Amino acid sequence: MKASIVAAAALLSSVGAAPPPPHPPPPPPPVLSLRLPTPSQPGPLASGPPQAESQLGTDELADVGLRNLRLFLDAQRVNTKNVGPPGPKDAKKCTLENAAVRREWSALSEKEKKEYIAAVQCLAEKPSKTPSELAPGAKSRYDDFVATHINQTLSIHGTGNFLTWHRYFTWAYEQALRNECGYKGYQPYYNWPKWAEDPRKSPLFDGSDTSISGDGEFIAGRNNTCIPSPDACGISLPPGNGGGCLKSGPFKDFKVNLGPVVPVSANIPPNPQPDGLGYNPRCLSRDISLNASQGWTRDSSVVHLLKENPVYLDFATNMQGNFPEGFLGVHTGGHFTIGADPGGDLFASPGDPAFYFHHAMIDRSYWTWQNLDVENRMFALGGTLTVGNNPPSRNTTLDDVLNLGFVGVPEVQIRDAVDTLAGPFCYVYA
Ligand SMILES: *[C@@H]1O[C@H](CO)[C@@H](O)[C@H](O)[C@H]1NC(C)=O
Ligand SMILES: *[C@@H]1O[C@H](CO)[C@@H](O)[C@H](O)[C@H]1NC(C)=O
Ligand SMILES: *[C@@H]1O[C@H](CO)[C@@H](O)[C@H](O)[C@H]1NC(C)=O
Ligand SMILES: *[C@@H]1O[C@H](CO)[C@@H](O)[C@H](O)[C@H]1NC(C)=O
Ligand SMILES: [Cu+2]
Repeated sequence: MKASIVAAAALLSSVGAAPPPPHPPPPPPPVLSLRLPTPSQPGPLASGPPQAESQLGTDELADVGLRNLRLFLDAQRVNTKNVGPPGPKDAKKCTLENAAVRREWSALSEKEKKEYIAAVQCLAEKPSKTPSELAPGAKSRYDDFVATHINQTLSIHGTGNFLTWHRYFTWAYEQALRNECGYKGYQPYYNWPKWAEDPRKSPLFDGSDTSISGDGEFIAGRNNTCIPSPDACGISLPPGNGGGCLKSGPFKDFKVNLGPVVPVSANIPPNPQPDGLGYNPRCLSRDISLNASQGWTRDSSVVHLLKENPVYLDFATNMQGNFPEGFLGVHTGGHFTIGADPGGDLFASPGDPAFYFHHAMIDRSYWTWQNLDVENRMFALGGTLTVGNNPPSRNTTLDDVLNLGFVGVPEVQIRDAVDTLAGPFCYVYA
């Protein structure tokens, strides 16, 4: 485990980073044209009425992608028309018409928000399925997800399975909320660019009883966080507005049981086990960072990611960041928008329910990127089995499996997790 922690430290900083030497800020993202990209198959819808001025480029690309996907599926349907009459199997087939729609938190009604929150709290009350000798800190069904993520952290980040693994993980969580806690909706996402100027003003983090709680208590006198590490301060994030236990809202008394493994806040009690799987009950803390949200998750950053990375490996790598070059990326930027404990801990971050909103947005970005060129990107893959290919390992393949441990869903191959309308899935994003 020592080696793992060293490897993790290379990904993220640890506590007590000294104030960094001045570092030049990253170049501003290039100014992007607001014109629609050319869809891979231009159709009548592609030249619709002009969009409202205020629409985010990120959402416009998601819409273009969905239209592309529709055209692609229509073309497929035409091509397979003479195969035979529709059989009983086709009745259950997932289509755009019967697919679940994952929505932004702000689009849910007050009642729907409260039902979601209640389901998460229910999951945290249900007994865990993880054997206690494997993870004594996994006390609840909610913790089964955290324990699985901690256990596999070094083979699911900076690797070829990053996007599909987290897609499957987020889906399994949504299914647990539905099947084990009676939730009727789907996993909402948090649209980073919509709230990048101040996430505390978003309905997700405003601290009200229809939010998932907001910021933590403000703790003064904290150091900057260096990423990837204090010795290699590629990115220096100043402390945010919180840092301590949540101040209000439904998750104020939520317990974090697992981790930390690589904490970014000082004064977090260490886990009794070096692997972070021991029992370490403590409050949920956050440190909402405008520096992270404004610097890395604005509309221009997301649009740039989606439009300028046609190669899978570039897309996945730029999404996750290039720390030595001072590029945090939307994935890490989004994690540090939430920050603190466990939000800023690469291993234990699913211990904050905000994780699933962030990762639904990661997944929506992947889905959008795929839909912008369905034919070439649906099965696209890149990356290897090891974090940043260090140490060198073979390329990830579509035959490799995604295993979610005691989360308790079947293993699937990556090839069955690339299409949100196939394999175990049947959903799209609004
Ligand atoms: C900040 O960094 C300094 C220098 O490394 C260290 O002595 C101090 O303990 C740190 N403070 C906190 C709150 O982590
Ligand atoms: C961690 O992973 C190992 C190997 O993949 C597995 O045998 C073990 O059951 C996992 N532990 C937990 C707590 O999921
Ligand atoms: C974030 O903080 C760094 C210093 O740590 C600064 O250089 C950068 O300009 C800040 N970015 C934003 C968007 O505030
Ligand atoms: C691994 O993938 C890279 C591109 O991502 C490719 O250039 C290389 O040839 C692949 N290696 C093998 C052994 O297939
Ligand atoms: Cu992760």
